[in-house]
Amino acid sequence: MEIKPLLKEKIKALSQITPNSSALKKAEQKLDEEQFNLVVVGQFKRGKSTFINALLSDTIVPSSILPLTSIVTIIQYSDTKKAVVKFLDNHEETINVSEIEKYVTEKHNPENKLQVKEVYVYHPSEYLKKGVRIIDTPGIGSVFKHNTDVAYSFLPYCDAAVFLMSPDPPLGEAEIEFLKNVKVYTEKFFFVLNKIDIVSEDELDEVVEFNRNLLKEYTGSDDIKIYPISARNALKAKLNKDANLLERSNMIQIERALDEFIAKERMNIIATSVINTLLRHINNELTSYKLQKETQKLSVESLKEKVEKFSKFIESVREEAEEYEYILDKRIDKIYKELDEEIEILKEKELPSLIEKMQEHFKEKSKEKMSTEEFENFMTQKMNEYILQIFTNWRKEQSDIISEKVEVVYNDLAKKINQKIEDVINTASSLFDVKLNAYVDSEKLTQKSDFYFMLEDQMGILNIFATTFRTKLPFFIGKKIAQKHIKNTTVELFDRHCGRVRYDLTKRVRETTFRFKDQLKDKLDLTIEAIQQALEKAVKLKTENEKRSEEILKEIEKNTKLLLKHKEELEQLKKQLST
Ligand SMILES: Nc1nc2c(ncn2[C@@H]2O[C@H](COP(=O)(O)OP(=O)(O)OP(=O)(O)O)[C@@H](O)[C@H]2O)c(=O)[nH]1
Ligand SMILES: [Mg+2]
Repeated sequence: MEIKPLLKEKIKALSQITPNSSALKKAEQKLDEEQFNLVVVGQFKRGKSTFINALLSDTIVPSSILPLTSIVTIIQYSDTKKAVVKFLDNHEETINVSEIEKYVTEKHNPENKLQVKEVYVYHPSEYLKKGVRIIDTPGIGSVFKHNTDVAYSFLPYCDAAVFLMSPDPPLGEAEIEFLKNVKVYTEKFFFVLNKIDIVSEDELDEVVEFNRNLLKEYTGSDDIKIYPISARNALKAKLNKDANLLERSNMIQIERALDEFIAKERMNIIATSVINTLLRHINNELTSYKLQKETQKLSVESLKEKVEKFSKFIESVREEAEEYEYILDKRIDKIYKELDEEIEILKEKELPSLIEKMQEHFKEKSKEKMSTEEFENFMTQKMNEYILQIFTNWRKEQSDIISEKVEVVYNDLAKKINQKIEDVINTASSLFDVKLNAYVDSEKLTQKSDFYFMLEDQMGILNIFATTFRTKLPFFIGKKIAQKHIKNTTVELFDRHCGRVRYDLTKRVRETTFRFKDQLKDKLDLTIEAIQQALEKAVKLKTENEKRSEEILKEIEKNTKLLLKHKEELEQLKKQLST
C-alpha cells in the first residue's frame, strides 16, 4: 500500500483513541501540504500539455498544433476545480478552468499582453492527491525566446523533470543546447519519447536508439532510459475508458516509474517526519497515562506540591528556549551579512566587464543602419543574455551555500530543543518517581526543498530588466552622453538584480526559519502540555469517587495497550523507510 494513505489511516485510528489532539491534526496537515514538484519540459509541440492531460485523465491545459503554451501553469490538488491567474503586479483573479486558454496561450495572449505571471490550476485528480504538483512550461526553442528561459529557470526548483521528445523530427539543436546547459539536473530527468503512434515499430526502434545516443553524448550519462509513449492515445483511452488503447499507449510504464521516484525521493522524508510526529504523540500519551496511574499513590497535598514545583521548572525551560531562538536569529543575521559580501564580490568581478561589453555593442551597433526599435531590441536581448549568464549559476551556488549554512544552524537548535525535551521528561520522572521515556528524534529538514522551490521571483527576473533598459535607452542623444547612460543603466540593472536575488534568498531563509522554529517549539510544547494535562487529570482522579476512578484506570489500561500496538507498527514502518 502506498505510504500516504497508510499514514492517513493511522492518524484516523489514533484520533479514535485520543480525540482532538493537536499533534495529530498537525501530522495530517503536513501530509496534505507537502508537495512534490514535477516539471514537464521539452521543445514546443512535443506534446507536453497533452502528456499532462493524460496524467490527469482530463483536458485541463490547452494543447494545439501551433506553438501554444506561453505562460507557466501550475496544477495542484483541490476538491473542486478552479483556476487562479496571478498577474505581474501580483493581483489575482479566479477564473473557470475552461478559460485558462485565454491566459496561457500565445494565440489568445500574444506577447503576454495581459501581463500574466503564472496560472494556478486546482483539480481533484487522484494523481495530484498524492501530493504532486505538476508544472506545464512553454516549449523551448520556439520563436518566443522568453519561453526557453522560463523552462531553464524552473529546473533547480523541481523534484523531477519529464523531458519530452518525439520522432518528428528527433532531437533538434535547441533541445541539445538545452540539455548541455542543464546537465547538472539530468539525474532527476525522465526521458519520454512521445507520439509513437505516428511511426512503425522498426522506425521507433531506430528513433529510440538515435535519441539515446545523442542523450548519452550530451548529458554525459551512460545509463539513459527512454520511455516511448503516445500521450494523445493515453488521454483518449483514459477519457473513453479504453483499456486496450491505454495498454498500447505505454503510458502506464512512465506513470509507474514516476510514482516510484516520487515515493522514494520525497514522500520518504515527509513520511518519516510524520511518523516521528505520531511516535512523539504516542509517547506523550503513554507518559500521560503512566503519570496519572502512578501518581495515585501520592497524597493529594504532596501531589499538588509537586505539580507546583514542576510548573516552576517549566517556566525556566521556556525562558531557555526563548534564548535559543534569539541565538538562532543572530546566526541567521550573520548568514545575511555573508551574502552581502558575496554580492559585493560578484559586483567587483562582473560589473566592469559587463559595462564594457554593453558599451562595445552600443558602439558597434550605432554604426549600423537600424531603427530605434531594432536597436533597443538588440541591446535588451544582449543584456538579458549577460545577466542570465552571470546570475543563473551564481544564484544557484548562493542558494546551495545558504541552504547548507542554515541547515547547520537548524540542526544545532534541534539538538538543543531535543535536550530540553529530555530534561522535561527526566525532571517529571524524578519528581513523581515514575520511569518515563523521552521520545527524541533527529528530524530531517523537509523544508529543504521548499527552500529551493520558489516560483515567484524566478519569473520576476525576466521582467525587470527588459523594461528598464527600454525606457532608459538614450538612442537619440549624443554619443558621449549615451555611453554614460549605458553605463548608468547597466549599473542600475545590475544593482537591482542583486537586490532581487538578495530579497529572494533572505525571504526564503526567513520563511523556512520561521517554520522551523515553530516546528521545534511545537515539539517541546506538546511534551510539556502532555505532562501538565496528565498532572491535572491525576489531581482530579485522586479526588474522584472509587467507582469512577476505577473506570478511568481501566480506560487508561485499554488505551495503553492500543497505543503500544500502534507504536510498534509505526516503528516497523519507519525502519522500512530508512532501508
Ligand atoms: N500523433 C500524436 N500527436 C500528439 C501526441 N501528443 C500530442 N500530440 C499533438 O501534438 C500537438 C502539440 O501538442 P501539445 O500538447 O500542445 O504540445 P506542447 O508541447 O504542450 O506544445 P507547446 O505548448 O506549444 O510547447 C497537438 O496537435 C497534439 O494533439 C501523440 O502522442 N501522438
Ligand atoms: Mg503546451
